[in-house]
Amino acid sequence: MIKTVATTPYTDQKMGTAGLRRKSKIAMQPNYVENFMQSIFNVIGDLSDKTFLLGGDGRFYNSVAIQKIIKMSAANGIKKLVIGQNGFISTPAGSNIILKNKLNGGFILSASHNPGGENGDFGIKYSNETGGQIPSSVSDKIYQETLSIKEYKICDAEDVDLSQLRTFTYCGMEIEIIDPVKDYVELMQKIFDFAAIKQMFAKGFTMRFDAMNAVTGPYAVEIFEHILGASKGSVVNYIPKEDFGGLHPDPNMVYAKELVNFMFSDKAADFGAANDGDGDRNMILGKSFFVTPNDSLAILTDNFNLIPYYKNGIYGVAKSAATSTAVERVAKAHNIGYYEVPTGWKYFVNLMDSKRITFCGEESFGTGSSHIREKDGIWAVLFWLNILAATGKTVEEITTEHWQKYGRSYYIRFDFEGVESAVADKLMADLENKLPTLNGKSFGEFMVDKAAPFVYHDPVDGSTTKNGLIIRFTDGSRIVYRLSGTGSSGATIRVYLERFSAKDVLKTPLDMVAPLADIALEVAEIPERTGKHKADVIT
Ligand code: G16
Repeated sequence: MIKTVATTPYTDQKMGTAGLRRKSKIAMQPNYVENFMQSIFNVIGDLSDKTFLLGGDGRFYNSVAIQKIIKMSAANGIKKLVIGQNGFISTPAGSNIILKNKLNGGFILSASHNPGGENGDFGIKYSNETGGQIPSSVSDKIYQETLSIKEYKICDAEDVDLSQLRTFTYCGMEIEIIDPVKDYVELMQKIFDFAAIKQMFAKGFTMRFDAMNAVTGPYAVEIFEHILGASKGSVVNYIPKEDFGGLHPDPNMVYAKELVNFMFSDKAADFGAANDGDGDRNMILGKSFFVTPNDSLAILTDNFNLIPYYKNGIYGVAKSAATSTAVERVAKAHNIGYYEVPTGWKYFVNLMDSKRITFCGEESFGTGSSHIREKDGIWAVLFWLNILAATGKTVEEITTEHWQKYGRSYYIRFDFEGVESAVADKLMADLENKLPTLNGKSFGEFMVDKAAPFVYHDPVDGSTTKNGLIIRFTDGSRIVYRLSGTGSSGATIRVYLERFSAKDVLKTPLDMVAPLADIALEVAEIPERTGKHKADVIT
């Protein structure tokens, strides 16, 4: 039943920040998924003793791709696949399954927060035995393999029915179909004080969780409504849909509009939250109040001792370079390790495995801990609920008190989308060359302290990664530039603006960073080079 099929390479199968992401129509080309998967299998080598997890966020084309991957796994001699029922599993739940069952890795079919559907995006995230996504050294090898692939192996058999929980043999390979929700719920119950949160709901506390028609719906209904007793209807958009119901499943102030409008209305719940397509990103809201992911990471870290799982102490904390420095001040206050890494959750994995850090987070709505090796949307929501239950305070009170104690990093990200790749690459290269000339230069009240590329030396594997350009000012303000690595076409230039204030903590962020925005556009010549005088998305 095993066929070897001749194929020719595609030249665009290089993974980005988190796996391979392409327009669905690109991924649907003949042998596109097959080439990519066979290249991964070839790089791994002997598969006969390997067990992998397989699942996804339910987006368009997943149901086709998952059957291809099952048939190819069998043909390539993989020992066993553990598959989420109906092909579903969230990215964090998948990481938990890999770690808990000591699997050799896994494949999550998701383009994360990118829109789905025939005109949306498709993607594949590949994790190894750490439960986190593979390092760049491995993805580089896979890319090289995709450039010379000549054939792939596939089992010529019927599609597999993924609807029933069962274990069986298919084409000589063992398959176990698992409940994607159960183990994840058990893990969350081990970490948080469910009794205290339940009591808070019983006293009338209200929440709205927007699953954005994506994978976390079933997890959220089970945890928030069934177990913790949030009133029925607290979880909205909870049925995963192939096109996410037309929503852009990116939990931020722009794309989670329905939730934001509700939370800023007079009907607002006490607490609001949203997750993205594959359940690793989160957004946190109070009544008419938004908590930036930067502040959220700092606040969670500062309150670790309210959470049963962490109350005996934590290792350090890490953030991506583009993320604000809010958490650095918390790390100093608690005298714990502090690390800055390139953008991409995979860079946290070595730090977690070597017990250097417990918590980590990114400005791109990702927060997590070493309970798994991916960022975790529902974990962040539960962490906030646990803090609210333990303190009896509101989201706004917790956050403003935090600013009063530590000062505030006002933070805004500008995205310039749909820029021609060549234009964006040249802009970044020219800006990098210009950086040394900026040192010591003044722009109004801001004087450049240091302008340099961000270079990371991994303390565990010794690898070096360069990602992003940073202009640091003498007052602690920063401008960070980088190109997005999660898009499926063209380039997105991200400009991250941060301004610190020790005392003045209740100003409007956009007003506070406005002078930095002017400097950022001028220095990089963004209007002249892209024709864009303002950002397409401001978050
Ligand atoms: C992925 C990575 C994140 C990273 C984000 C940045 O998120 O897992 O660690 O912060 O990309 O994206 P970009 O390169 O576009 O700035 P996700 O949620 O898309 O998997």
